[in-house]
Amino acid sequence: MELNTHKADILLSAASKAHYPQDDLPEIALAGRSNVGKSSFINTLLGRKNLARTSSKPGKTQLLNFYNIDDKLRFVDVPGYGYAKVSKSERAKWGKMIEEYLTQRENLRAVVSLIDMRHEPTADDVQMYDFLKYYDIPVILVATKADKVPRGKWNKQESLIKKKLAFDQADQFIVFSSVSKEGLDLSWETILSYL
Ligand SMILES: Nc1nc2c(ncn2[C@@H]2O[C@H](COP(=O)(O)OP(=O)(O)O)[C@@H](O)[C@H]2O)c(=O)[nH]1
Ligand SMILES: [Mg+2]
Repeated sequence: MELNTHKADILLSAASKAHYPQDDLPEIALAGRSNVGKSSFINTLLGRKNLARTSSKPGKTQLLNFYNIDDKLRFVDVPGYGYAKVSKSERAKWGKMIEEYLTQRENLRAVVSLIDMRHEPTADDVQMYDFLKYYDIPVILVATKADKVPRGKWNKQESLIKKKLAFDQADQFIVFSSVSKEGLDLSWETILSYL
C-alpha cells in the first residue's frame, strides 16, 4: 500500500460507538499506560512534532481520538490506563468505552500495545494484554523509551517483558524509541502487514 504518512490529521474524538467514523477504513488502536509514550509514538510514526499531544501530565485525554492517515488508515488513540488519580466511576466509564471499542469495532485490525521497556510490565499492562488475547485481537507489542535502556540490556528486558506477559510468539515485539527512532521502520512494516 502506498501511504503518505505526512498526510495525517486528527479526525474526531468519540466516547461511544454512535460517534465513531462511519466507513470501513482499517484502524490500528494504540493502548498503554499513561506516560508510556503513546502520543510520542504516534507523532514519530507520522513524522510530526505535536499532532498527538504529548505531556508529562497523564490522564487527561478521556476520549478515543481518531487520526486519519492519507484517507487510507486510522490510528485510534485509546486513553492511557493506570493513572492513579481518577475516581472509581471515571475508571468504570473508561473501561466501558475501551471495551466497547475493542470488542465491537469491525474496522479494528490490530492493537499496538505500548509498554515501558525500562520496567517489568505492571498488573494493568498484563490485564490489557490478556484482554486482547482473550478477544483474539492481534497485538503489536511496542517496548518504548529504548534510548533509556543500555543496548546491552535490551535482550534481558525483552525476555522479562515477554515472560511477565506470557507473550504469544505469533505477536510482533518491537524495541522502540521516539528519541532515537529505533523501531520506526519495523513499526510501519508491521502495521501495514495488518491492513
Ligand atoms: N527518552 C524518551 N522519552 C520519551 C519517549 N517517548 C515518550 N517520552 C517522554 O515520556 C513522556 C510521556 O510521553 P507521551 O508521549 O505524552 O506519553 P502518553 O501519555 O503515553 O501519550 C514525555 O515526557 C515524553 O517526552 C522515548 O522514546 N524516549
Ligand atoms: Mg498521550
